[in-house]
Amino acid sequence: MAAPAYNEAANIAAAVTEWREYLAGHPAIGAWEIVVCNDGSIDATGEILAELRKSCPELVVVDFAANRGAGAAIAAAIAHTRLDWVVLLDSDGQFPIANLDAFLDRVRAGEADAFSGARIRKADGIAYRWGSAASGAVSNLLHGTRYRDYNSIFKVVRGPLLRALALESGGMNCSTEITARVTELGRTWVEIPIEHRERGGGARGWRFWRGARDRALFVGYLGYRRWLLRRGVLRLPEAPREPARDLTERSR
Ligand SMILES: Nc1nc2c(ncn2[C@@H]2O[C@H](COP(=O)(O)OP(=O)(O)O)[C@@H](O)[C@H]2O)c(=O)[nH]1
Ligand SMILES: [Mg+2]
Repeated sequence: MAAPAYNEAANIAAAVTEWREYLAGHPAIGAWEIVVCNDGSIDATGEILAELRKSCPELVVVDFAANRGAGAAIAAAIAHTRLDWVVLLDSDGQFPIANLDAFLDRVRAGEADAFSGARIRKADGIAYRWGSAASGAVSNLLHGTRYRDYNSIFKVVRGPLLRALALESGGMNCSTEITARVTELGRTWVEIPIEHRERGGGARGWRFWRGARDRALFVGYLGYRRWLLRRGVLRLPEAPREPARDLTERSR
């Protein structure tokens, strides 16, 4: 499990507690770990995480000395995961961990290497929903896909595959980037409907117009990248091939 956290003092204790109770209590889940990257928070997020660690050795905290953005934070959290499957989500309480119920059987059945949670009813304002829908539509067009929710961070991905992605996005485009990079490698996401809630507390840390501009620039980059890949100016990295293994088994 990997999550970024920036100034989430209002939510982080409830989120980590919800996750650990779910993971520890679920009969179908064996070994688990929770990796949170504290992205240079200037509130009490770091202290709360340090306190939670005392009673939860499965919690791994990656600390950034200064804020580097959600993309850097999620990449660092992913790099510190060790298990065969990784669940991605935010630490603001918008993604109930019980969403995983619908994934587990399909993960265990080996249906795919990558599963993505589609937010059927997004608990965000209309402008955010519209921005996400527009960029999702363009991303789908670029990649010849028809995903319902291109920009969802709630994902369940094979660890070696996820850890092999060279992620570059700095700001809030990391979920779009992960969807696109796995697609580039020829893998298909299995989308599963999920519930999306209001933020527990605190506020979204990015401004709408700046976010919209960065999102448009990023999708433009995805299109350019796609074009360069087709022409062989860029080449794809090797996708890891690994034998199907159980959800509960450690990778080393
Ligand atoms: N806004 C923001 N969120 C960050 C940053 N670094 C990590 N995050 C985390 O990224 C996740 C998504 O952020 P949020 O502001 O809720 O954006 P949303 O995707 O629009 O809901 C949360 O778990 C944040 O704590 C950052 O620099 N800015
Ligand atoms: Mg959020």
